[in-house]
Amino acid sequence: MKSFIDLRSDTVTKPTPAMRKAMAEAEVGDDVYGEDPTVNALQEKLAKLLGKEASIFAASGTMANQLAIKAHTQPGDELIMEATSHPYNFEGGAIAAISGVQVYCLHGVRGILDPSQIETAIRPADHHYAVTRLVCIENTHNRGAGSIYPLKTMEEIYKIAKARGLMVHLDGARLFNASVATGIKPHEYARFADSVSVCISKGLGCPVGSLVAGSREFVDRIHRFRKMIGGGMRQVGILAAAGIYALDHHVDRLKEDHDNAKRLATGLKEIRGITVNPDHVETNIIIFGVAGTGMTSPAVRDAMKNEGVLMNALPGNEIRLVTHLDVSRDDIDKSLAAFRKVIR
Ligand code: TLP
Repeated sequence: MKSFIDLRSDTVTKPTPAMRKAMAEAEVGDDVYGEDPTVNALQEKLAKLLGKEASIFAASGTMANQLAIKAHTQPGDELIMEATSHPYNFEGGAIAAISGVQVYCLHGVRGILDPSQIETAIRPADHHYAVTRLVCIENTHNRGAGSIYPLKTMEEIYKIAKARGLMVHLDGARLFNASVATGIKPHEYARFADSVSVCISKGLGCPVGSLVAGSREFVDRIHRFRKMIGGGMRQVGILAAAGIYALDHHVDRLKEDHDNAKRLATGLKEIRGITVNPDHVETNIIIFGVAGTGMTSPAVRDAMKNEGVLMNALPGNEIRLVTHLDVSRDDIDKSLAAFRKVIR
């Protein structure tokens, strides 16, 4: 099989030999009975890292977010979130289908909301309106090109939410990227959210898995919903072992991915017709425009595939590139050479 440099997503990483060894050697049990020691160890480890009482394993980031939204709301409630956020745009309409909740969308700057926007979006207590129940934020923000929520902004949003009796859910699929980039510990971010979802199958390099953390009572409620949607799994310690390995070995190295993304963006900026601001590349995602090249984004994607580099074309003649564990600095330079060849 032809080997590609795969910049479509950090979800494409394959488990390393050492991770596979940890998986193969994992002690397992039936997690539906709560008897898988490796799952229990991962759940405790993540809860501790996030300063929460408990956490629970889920099959995917989508499942983790949707379980959290379900556990925080009642049908007919309203939740406030940024218009380009993942749970609203890329989870198959699950907020409506699973929770029966409507979304009040706000437009942020690269995905980041200003706290004053939240304040004005909260509905008054009047029977004409839905009940505003939940605020969801995303750190780092995927469609915001891996942008980082400033801690102070998160704190202000949390204070507003608490003053108005709302819950806050943080989609922290890439929270460890934010943490490595800023030096702010995951638990410091998590302080300003009632629940946090984290993916181990993105930059951390696991084949499968996410977790949701929060209070013990919240996690107990999620347990029931997870069962309802068929997410109760059995000897899942094989997957949890990868998570423990990743938390021990793959967090600090995220800096390499961030450095590679910056290098890639800086190189792209030199190519005529590409619109990108390397200063906006805060973590491992780059989103750039190709309108000025005279090519469409699908045309660039297809031509780059012929050169052995994979990427996702976005609407509006934009392209997304994501750096990760399986992309080296040399791959970045090869990709830049291919871009220079394709875009003349
Ligand atoms: N994002 C995927 C795609 O779905 C777009 C990607 O390639 O980036 N929250 C955030 C912020 C995410 O970026 C993703 C996945 C999820 C949740 C959902 O995770 P999965 O794919 O495990 O359901």
